[in-house]
Amino acid sequence: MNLREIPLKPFAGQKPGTSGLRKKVTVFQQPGYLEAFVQSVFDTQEALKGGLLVLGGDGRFFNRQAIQIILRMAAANGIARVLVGRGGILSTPAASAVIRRHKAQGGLILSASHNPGGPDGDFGIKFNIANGGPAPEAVTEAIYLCSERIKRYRILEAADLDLDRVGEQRLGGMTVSVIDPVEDYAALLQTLFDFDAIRALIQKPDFRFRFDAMHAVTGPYARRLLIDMLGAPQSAVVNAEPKEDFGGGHPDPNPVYADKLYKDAVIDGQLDFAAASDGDGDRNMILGKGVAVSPSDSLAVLAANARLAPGYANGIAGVARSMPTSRAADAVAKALGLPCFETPTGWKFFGNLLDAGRITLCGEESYGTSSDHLREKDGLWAVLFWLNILAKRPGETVLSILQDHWRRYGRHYYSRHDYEAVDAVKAKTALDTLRVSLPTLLGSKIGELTITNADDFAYRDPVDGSESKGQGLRVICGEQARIIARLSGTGTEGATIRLYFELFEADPARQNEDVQAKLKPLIDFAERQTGIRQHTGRAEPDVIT
Ligand code: VG1
Ligand code: CO
Repeated sequence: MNLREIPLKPFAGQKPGTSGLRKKVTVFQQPGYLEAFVQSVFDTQEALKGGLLVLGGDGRFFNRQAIQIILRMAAANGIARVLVGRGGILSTPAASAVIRRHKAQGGLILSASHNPGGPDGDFGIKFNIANGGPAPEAVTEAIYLCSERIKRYRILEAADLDLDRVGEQRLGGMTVSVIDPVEDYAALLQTLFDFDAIRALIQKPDFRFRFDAMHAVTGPYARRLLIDMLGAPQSAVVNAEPKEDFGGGHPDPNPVYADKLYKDAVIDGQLDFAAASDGDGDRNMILGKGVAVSPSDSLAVLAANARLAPGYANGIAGVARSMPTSRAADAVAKALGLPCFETPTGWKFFGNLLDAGRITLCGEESYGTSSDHLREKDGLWAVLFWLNILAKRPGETVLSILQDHWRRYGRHYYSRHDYEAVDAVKAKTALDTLRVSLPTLLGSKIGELTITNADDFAYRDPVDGSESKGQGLRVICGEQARIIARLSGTGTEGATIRLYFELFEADPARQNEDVQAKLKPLIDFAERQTGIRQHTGRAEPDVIT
């Protein structure tokens, strides 16, 4: 086997976004493109030399080829051992669990998450550090700088390995261990939840339950946990066969893309509990009969009910949420006397707080929730947590649990409006229009509400002091309301504008109103202040969650 050094010219724009480097598959298929990024990881992450690397992805188109390339590069770059999921599969939370359990020096996760796959779809790659979490900005910046100067990559000339057989193989001086992608993860979740209580709930004949894996990576994980370990009927897990193109779908668990599940549970009331996950298994959508749980509310409910799950029976240390996520979790933290942190969008910002033991639970409005059991958001974890709560609150429903929660803590009405694939210059113009008006907004009114603060969110990490600026425009009306505007950092086409709306309602008599109607004054204000329709030519958002 020959070790080769292949000369390379840097590719522009290999800068990781909110969650890794995401581009069209066709971009990744350019000779040397994947290699340039991976070599930049190996060149900057010294600890990987002679160390252990975890490797796997969500099974999308180009996953298998990418894994074979990365294995040959790892062997040529002196990595001692690689743990790779069978078939090249590892969900994002499972990869985090494997990194932690096996004390790896890092991991490469191949996924573009909720973005569509297939030859014309998206691909992505993300480096996770030894704590199992996404690399912090200092690390991604170093990788990016390296990619801008890279001159060669190293690769071993060798045949493809058989990744469909669990066991050890040699590749040059490196050991490749193909592992069961579910085992470590399932074992970890078993330590956190009351499996006996959940089993009893799921097996009740009148409990109608469905999990939609959206033809993405969670299928095998859901089958093992929900069917094999918890006794759910086969029919309870649907779209469980991972497909390279997600069956042509958009593996994003929200009412728009998981529309069948949403209709059956929320509109037709045919299910008591329904959930879905995304391309790489780190997101979750929770639905009940006649109700969709807002992800921000979900975080708050989990925090308020944490003691019902064995893994959190002693209470939680604190909570954190991304800035655009509603302040529902803050209300719970306040009532429980717990610290509550507000971080920029993206899971990487929770890592330090989790490592320092300052928080136990964290979440984002984008259907992401998780805890200190690993360092990624975790779709099935949230599903099991909700099932655990339902099992321990007999006679209650998802809706009654939510309504009870709102009565106690007040309701934070919440919605996000996405304008997708807008021309990048036009999107920037819309945000800049709001940005320049921010200083003039202080003290002015939105209906009855008074604007108390208007700024561009900047974050100082309370653990290591690192600073992140420009994290989203905020218009705040005290504790009553907020409007947030920011550009997505995960898209691959043009720019996506996200507008977020939050309105607090303490009065239980007004907690069951139509969300969009309730938020209308905030929505109108944001559309006016950004001039979004004139600038982008769009009459309405593409996706409302
Ligand atoms: C989006 C979400 C963010 C999430 C990120 C990765 O980022 O808003 O909350 O952490 O996706 O999720 P952006 O920059 O497009 O708003 V996933 O499931 O892609 O790993
Ligand atoms: Co994801």
